[in-house]
Amino acid sequence: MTISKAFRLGVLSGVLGVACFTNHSALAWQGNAQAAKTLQEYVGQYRSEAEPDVVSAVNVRGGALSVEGERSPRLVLKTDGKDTFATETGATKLSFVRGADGKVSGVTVSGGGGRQGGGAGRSLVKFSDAAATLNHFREYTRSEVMIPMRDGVKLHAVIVRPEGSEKTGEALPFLMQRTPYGVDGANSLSVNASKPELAGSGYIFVEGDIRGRYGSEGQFVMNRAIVAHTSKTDVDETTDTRDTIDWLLKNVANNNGRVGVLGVSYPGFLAMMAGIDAHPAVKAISPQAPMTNIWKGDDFFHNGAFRETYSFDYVQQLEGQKTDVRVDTAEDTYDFFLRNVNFAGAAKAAKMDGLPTAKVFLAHPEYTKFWQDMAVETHLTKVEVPTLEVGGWWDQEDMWGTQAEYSALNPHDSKGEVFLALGPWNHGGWAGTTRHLGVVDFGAATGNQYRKTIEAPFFEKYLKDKAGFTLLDTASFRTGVNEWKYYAAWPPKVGFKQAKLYLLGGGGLSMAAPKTEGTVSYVANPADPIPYRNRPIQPTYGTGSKWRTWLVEDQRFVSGRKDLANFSTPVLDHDVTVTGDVMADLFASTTGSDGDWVVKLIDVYPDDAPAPMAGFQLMIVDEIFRGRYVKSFEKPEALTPGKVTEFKWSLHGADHTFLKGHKIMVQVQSSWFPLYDRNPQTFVPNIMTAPAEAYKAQTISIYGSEKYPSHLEFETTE
Ligand code: PG9
Repeated sequence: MTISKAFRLGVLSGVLGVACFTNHSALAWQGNAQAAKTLQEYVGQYRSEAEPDVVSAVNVRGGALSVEGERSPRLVLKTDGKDTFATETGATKLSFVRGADGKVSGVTVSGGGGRQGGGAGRSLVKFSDAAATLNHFREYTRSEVMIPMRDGVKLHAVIVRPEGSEKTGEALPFLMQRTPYGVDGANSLSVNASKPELAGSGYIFVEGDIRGRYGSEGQFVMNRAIVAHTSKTDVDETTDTRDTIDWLLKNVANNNGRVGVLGVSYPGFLAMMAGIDAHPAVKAISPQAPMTNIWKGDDFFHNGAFRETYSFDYVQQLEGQKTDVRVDTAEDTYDFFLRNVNFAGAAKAAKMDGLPTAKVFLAHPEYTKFWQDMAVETHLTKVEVPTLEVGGWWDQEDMWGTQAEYSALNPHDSKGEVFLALGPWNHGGWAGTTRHLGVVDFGAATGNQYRKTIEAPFFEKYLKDKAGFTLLDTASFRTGVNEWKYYAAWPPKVGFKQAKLYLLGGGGLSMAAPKTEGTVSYVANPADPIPYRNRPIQPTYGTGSKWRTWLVEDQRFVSGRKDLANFSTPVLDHDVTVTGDVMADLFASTTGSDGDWVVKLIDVYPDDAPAPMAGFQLMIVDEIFRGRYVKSFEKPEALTPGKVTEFKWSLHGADHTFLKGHKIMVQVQSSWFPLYDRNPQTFVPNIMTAPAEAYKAQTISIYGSEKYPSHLEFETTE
């Protein structure tokens, strides 16, 4: 996801979704013909039933009606008809609704925008008649700079700082984000809306274009690896970060000499770069969903299986030109990728096969030195600065990085300065209010809770010496019961024991190891691969795409297929908690010489659960493994047809309670298309160029016996 855009725009939500900023002096504007007394009947607090944590307050100030949210600016309203008011620009209209008693009971908002709560005709209910000040926006000023790097290349950055703070008041720390996604939208509104707590406290926000992107000079290199710094002109993201900080400290007035760096995804990777060979002024970093190892578990490959649609779209978005261009098409990408057989065919059809990273995909599908050099976790051999890692349970892009970086840093954390926050979020989802993901309701504004109680206090502590940061190590939002839990380490040990959930030959699941023979078989046909989400499948960020919530789609859309295996417990008569890193340990065979295994752990809701969750099948953890890499990621080998082989891989972290009355389900399948390219199921040297005739249907068997006890492993409560 283009997270820097979310940082600037995506959270300008409030319910109104108003994205235009009226500064406070505009409040003096009087366009309202109605007397203040009449206006009183509109005053109060409003919210939607779907997002009750996002409140809009309507007030009368200086004789004029105004509306504001915690993260949306205060806007003066003028009369636009009976019970209808419009903002100064006319872009947003509020039509108040009256109940049977004639009193104002709600409002319908049309126009505006914003990513959450935007769109036309949003209905809000009035839940309080009291006026409220929700808006604490502080005025910031914006300037642009070009910062020279050690090799003479100049990088573009936008500096947004509290008005007047360069001359008067306390010296302020920097809060920096570096990004490939462009920084032109950074301004007073964006910092106030995206980081209300931090903006209110006062920081010098710096947003920088990385080398070769948008306003910066030099050449862009995708996920630039850290190089040995043997000459003065050897550059990578660690040196660009250091050079940027050196310049900021010397050239930006009234700074307090401290720098915090944060970012989500690619900017999360860049935040981690600020903590490696760190500039002494870096006092805190927060890599959030950082891409860390793009071959093992983040964006481009997972355990060797190629993320075809994602890579195809993302590489064109970033490498086709200096600024982002989204791939979009009306065709179902399932059809497009099937028609083009393999990635080489698809890349050629789109004329993107000459782009640098596409060339690497085609030439290096295995875990070569190229990918190994990019792996960030191998550089995390000491804790240089206090680090807050943040990730979501349903991150559709960089699920691996957060926990991998935490695990690499944690053993070196002698001062207790490495922290982890895990919540019910998709990629970057903690920027919003986040009570919901798709149709799943977590019962509270988990994004707000995280930012107010963890993120803001973390930076306030390390950059301003303020009290209030109480996290000791890990904050984890346990889904199912929907409660925050606090642990001394991740995965937690105290109060937990190891558990195994066995896949049984008859399709059952049991905590007790099987004593009998048993297999479940299905035929997987590459001509009819299993879609990873409901079709039509739009390009990743294309028009109408459901990419951001595909991990929480109801799995019933595939569960009835014959080309997968379902295993289930009976209805649970007690709660079962699954915590920690969930491992799949599968004993399986194929009649082919290669194959993919996808394992999904699913919470099956009771049929009488309230809508929309009745019978819902919610994936809790899931992951793919490409069979050819069972012995080595560097040197793929053919599988022996018919031979039972043990495949063991992580399905990622979870902290979830399967409630009494639900069922636990495990699903095993052999394709997840077109997010993952098809495995031909016949060994070929390079799947990127596999010929059409190599794609063959094969019979897959999953074993659940005493000799071959396929199972999942995790921690459960004692
Ligand atoms: N997931 C995106 C990305 C990061 C790193 C490499 C490739 C893609 C992102 O959202 O920034």
